Amino acid sequence: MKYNPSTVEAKWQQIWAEAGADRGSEDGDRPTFYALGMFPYPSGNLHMGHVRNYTLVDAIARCRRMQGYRVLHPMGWDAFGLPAENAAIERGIPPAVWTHQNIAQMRAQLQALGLSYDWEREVATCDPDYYRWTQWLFLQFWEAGLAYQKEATVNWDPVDQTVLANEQVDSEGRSWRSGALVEKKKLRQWFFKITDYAEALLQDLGTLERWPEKVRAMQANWIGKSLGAELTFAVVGHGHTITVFTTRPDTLGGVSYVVLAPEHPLVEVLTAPAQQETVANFVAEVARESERDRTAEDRPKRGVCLGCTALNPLTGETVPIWIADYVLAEYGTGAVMGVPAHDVRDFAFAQQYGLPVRWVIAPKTGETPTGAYTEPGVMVNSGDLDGMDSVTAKSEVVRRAEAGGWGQGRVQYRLRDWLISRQRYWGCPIPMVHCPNCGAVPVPTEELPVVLPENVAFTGRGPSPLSTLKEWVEVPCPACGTPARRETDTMDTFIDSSWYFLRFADARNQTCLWARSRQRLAARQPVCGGGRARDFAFVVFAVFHQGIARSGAVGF
Ligand code: ANZ
Ligand code: ZN
Repeated sequence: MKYNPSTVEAKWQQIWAEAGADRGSEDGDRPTFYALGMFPYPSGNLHMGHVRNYTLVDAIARCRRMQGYRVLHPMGWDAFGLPAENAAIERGIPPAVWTHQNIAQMRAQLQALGLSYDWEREVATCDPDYYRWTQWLFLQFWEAGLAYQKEATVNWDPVDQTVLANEQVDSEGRSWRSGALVEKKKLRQWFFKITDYAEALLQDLGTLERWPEKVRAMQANWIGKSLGAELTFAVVGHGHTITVFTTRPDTLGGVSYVVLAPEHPLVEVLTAPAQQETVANFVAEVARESERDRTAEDRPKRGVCLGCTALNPLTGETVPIWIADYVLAEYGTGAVMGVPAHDVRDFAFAQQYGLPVRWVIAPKTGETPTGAYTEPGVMVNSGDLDGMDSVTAKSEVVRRAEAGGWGQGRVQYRLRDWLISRQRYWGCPIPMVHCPNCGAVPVPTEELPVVLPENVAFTGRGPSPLSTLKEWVEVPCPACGTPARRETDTMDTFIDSSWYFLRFADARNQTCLWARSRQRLAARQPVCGGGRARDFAFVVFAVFHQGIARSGAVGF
C-alpha cells in the first residue's frame, strides 16, 4: 500500500479532533504539565523555524501524556504589531483582515502538521475578548500607581508629521517612507513602573531552577544593579550644585573635570556667555544621535566645556565643567565626575581634550599604570587616605560624604521604567480618557473592552488613524461627563504577549482574566476574586518578568 500523507493524516487528525484527544483535561488527580511554546506572530506562512520549535514542544507534550500527565498544550497568536500596518499601507488591506487571513493560513498549516494542540483554548491578542483583559491589567496598574505618564523622546518624521518606530528609521537616521532626517521630539508617554520591582526581580532570578546561567546573567545585567554614591560638587560663583552618581567614590581625589549630559537642566544656567553658541550647537548635534551611538565604545567621545568650574568636596580643588555625548541624561543623575586615571571612557575623553590624568589608586604589584587603571589597589595622592586599601576607601569616602552633608550611598539600577505607549493604530487601546477638568481618567472596567475601530482609512502618513477618528476619540469624561478625548496611544505589543500563558489556562472565561478554579492546571497563583492586592502583585510580577525576559532576549 502506498502511504499518502494527505489522506491518511487528514483522516486521523479528524478522528483525534472529534475525540478531543488533545484537550487539556481539567479533572482527575493526575499530575499536570504545561507544555508552552512561544506563540507566533501571524506573519503569513509557517517557516522551518516554527516547525522545528513547535515539533520539539509537541514531542514533549505527547511524551507527558503517555506518562499519564494531564497536559495543557495551547496555541495562539501574538497578533498586534507594525507589519499589519505596513501591509495595509502597501496593499490596501485593513490590518484586521490581513491578520485574520494569516492566522487562518498558519492555523491550517499547524493542523496539517498534526501538532497536538488544544485548539479550544486558542487566543489572538487582537481579539476584543483577549485585549479586554490586557486593558483590565492596565487599569489595575493605574490604580496601583504603576502606570503613569511622563515626557519621553520619540522619533519624529518632520515631513509625514508622524512618530516612527525604531525599525522605521534607517541606518542613516532617515524615515523609511519620507526619507526625511528623523528628529527627536518630546511627547507625553505612558510608562509602567517596573523599576519598583528591580530588586525583587533580581532576587528571584535565583529561584529559576535549571535555567542556563548565561540567560540569568543576561537578565541580571539588564537589571544592572550598581552600588555607589551620589556626591555633590558646588559650582564656583553660583548658588548651584551638581550631584554626580559614581560607583567609585574611592577615586574622588582623581577627578579632573565634572561632566553633564547635554540635556541636563543645569546646562543652560551654567554656560558662560562666551560659550553659549558652541554649547547650543553641540547640544543640538547630540540630540540627533541615538543612545547606542553615544555610548559606543569604539567611537571618539565628544564634548565642550561650559566655561565654569566646580569644587571637589574632598580635596577643595576646582575642576572645569563639561558636557559630553557619552553622559546619558536618564542614568544616575545625568552627571559624572570624570576620573581619567581610573575609567576607560574618561581616559579617552581626557586624551582627546588634554585634560589632566591623576592616579589615586596604585596597583598592589607596584607597577606604574599608563592608561586607565580600573582594578582595586592602594590609595595614593589622596591626602590622609593614602595607604588605605581602595575597597575600604570606597566606604570611607561615602562615610565622610554623609557626615559632611555632601553625599550619600546609593543603589542604582540600569533598568528603566517600561515605555508602553505607541503612536500606532494596530495595538491594544490604552483605556484612558483625558478630561479638561479631571485629567487622565480610567475607563470603568464594566465598559471594557475599549474596542479598536476596524474601518479606518490607512494612508501611512500623518498621525495615527485613531487620533483622527472623531466619533471614536470624542467621549464624555467617565468621571464628570464633560466632553473629553480618548487616549489614542496603543500599548507596546510586548504587553499583549506578557501574559498570554495565563489566559491559556482559562481562555474562554468571560468574567475574569483567569479563575481560581483553574489554578491547578497552570500550577500558579490565580488572579481573580478576593485577595486582590496580593494576587495583583503576582500578575505584575509575572507580566514584568516576561516582559523583561523578552526585551532582554532581543537585546534592547
Ligand atoms: C567616577 C568613576 C571613576 C566612575 C572610575 C567609574 C570609574 P555602572 O557600573 O554602569 O552603574 N556614569 C554615571 N552616570 C552616568 C551617566 N548618566 N552617563 C554615563 N556614565 C555615567 O556605571 C557607573 C559609572 O558610570 C559611574 O561611576 C560614572 O563613572 C558613570 F574610576 O564615576 B564613575
Ligand atoms: Zn472629567
